[in-house]
Amino acid sequence: MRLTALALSAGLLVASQASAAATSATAELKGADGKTLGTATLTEAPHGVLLRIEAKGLTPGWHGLHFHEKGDCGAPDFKSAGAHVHTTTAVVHGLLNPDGNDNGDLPNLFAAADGSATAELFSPLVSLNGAGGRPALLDADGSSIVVHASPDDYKTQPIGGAGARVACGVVK
Ligand SMILES: [Cu+2]
Repeated sequence: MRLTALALSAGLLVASQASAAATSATAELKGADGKTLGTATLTEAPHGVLLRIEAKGLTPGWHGLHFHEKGDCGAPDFKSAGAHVHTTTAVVHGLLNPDGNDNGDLPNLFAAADGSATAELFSPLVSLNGAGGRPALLDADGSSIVVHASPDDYKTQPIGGAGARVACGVVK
């Protein structure tokens, strides 16, 4: 009887520790005027993070999209979100750059003529909690998702010519 009780409590301990590390997160995307533009949902995957974006009120067309290194979306310019999430300096930006090492890189987001954008993206360059040695979006100073005014050309330093930050959401 005693052994069973011990085994049971050990099992509970393991279960509670496993649930402590988040396997999903969300970010509420807000525009420069503080209005909510949509939501990003992040799901930890075995080799990266899946990202679902549902947004409205964007300028139609392509927009650069990145993970930025601080969980701080101070409006109106969102500069408080810092640079891109990275592990190594100097950071070389660009998914099409042969020397790229920028963990914040993501494919562009397309907003339709009505300003809405719905997309699912996958990043093999980050994690929620540090799995695989990839930088943790939920680290001590957090991280954020930033939508830029223009598309990322995936090559130009430091942000692919993506221009101003037009929306930001803290990953929680
Ligand atoms: Cu950016």
